[in-house]
Amino acid sequence: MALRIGVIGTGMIGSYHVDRLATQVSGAEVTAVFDVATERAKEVAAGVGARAHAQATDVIEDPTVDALVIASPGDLHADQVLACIAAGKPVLCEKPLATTTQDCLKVLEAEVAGGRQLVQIGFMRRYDAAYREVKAALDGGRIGEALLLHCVHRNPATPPGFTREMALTDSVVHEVDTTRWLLGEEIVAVSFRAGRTSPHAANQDPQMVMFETASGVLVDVESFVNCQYGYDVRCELVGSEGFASLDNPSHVTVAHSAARSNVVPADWKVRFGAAFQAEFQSWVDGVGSGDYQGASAWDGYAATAVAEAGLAALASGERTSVQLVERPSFYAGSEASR
Ligand code: ISE
Repeated sequence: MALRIGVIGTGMIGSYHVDRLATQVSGAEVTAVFDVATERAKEVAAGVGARAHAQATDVIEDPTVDALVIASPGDLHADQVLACIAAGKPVLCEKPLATTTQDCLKVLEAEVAGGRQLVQIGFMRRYDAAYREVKAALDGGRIGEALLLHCVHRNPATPPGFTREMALTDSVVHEVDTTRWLLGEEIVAVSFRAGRTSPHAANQDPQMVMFETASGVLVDVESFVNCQYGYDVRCELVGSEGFASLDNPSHVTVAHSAARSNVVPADWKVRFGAAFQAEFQSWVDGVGSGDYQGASAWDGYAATAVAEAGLAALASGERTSVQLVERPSFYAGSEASR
């Protein structure tokens, strides 16, 4: 029988997930949705033969819903994830798990008390073929010991109201997770620098963020979210015996008029569409047996803790330590522990 999924939030990313779950993920169907924009929710529901509910909690409690996807605004995630745990239903929650570490900890507590993993966080880069190759190069010992990680995170433009703090909590948070996952260790401190700003940016942009990991790997992240020309995400992991460098995957180079060119993805859907597909298929396949391959609630908590330290570093201009509680043994299998 197909896994019956309820989706909370049918905005840009939520409706993208509904479409994928209904048409591209095998063994899944969408049976219920909710969004505060009720007309939009009804439209999305009608497109896949699902029911549009009046409240998020109605979706969670719906007996025709076995598992949930949460794609609502970040500040609603904690309560909605807690309601899923209380209902004993698996949930794939888009990042962030919660906007404060305090709320993340409530989720960890509830999940641990329930005794089984129900929560996965939507850090889709872990499913990207190129990022996996970088990790395999390190884990397979081919590049020696990790020393430095250089990251570039460029988006063409930001939506209205996007602040410089959001570049950290919404965009660089992906580098937080990829750093922890690639290196298998926690980030212990964050620093922030901003210099000259782009004439196309409403707020300070670009910004440079630096992480230090527990073993002393230095990570620099260029966050440039109004770069104009495309969606350009790259990284280079420098090891003691080599490096693994991830450029935009591009399959065709065109040579013409004494020049060679290839394509830069236009947006995150183009760049990470295959990663979302792998993420959702793996989640749907694993939910029944509790075999979760993706980021756990602990990873969601750690990402929010680094983002919090980053916001403090941005405000003070000082190197700021990341404060983490001791990791419950329940989360010992979490990727960052490897
Ligand atoms: C957005 O929320 C995402 O998750 C994208 O992956 C990221 O590249 C973008 O900067 C964020 O705003």
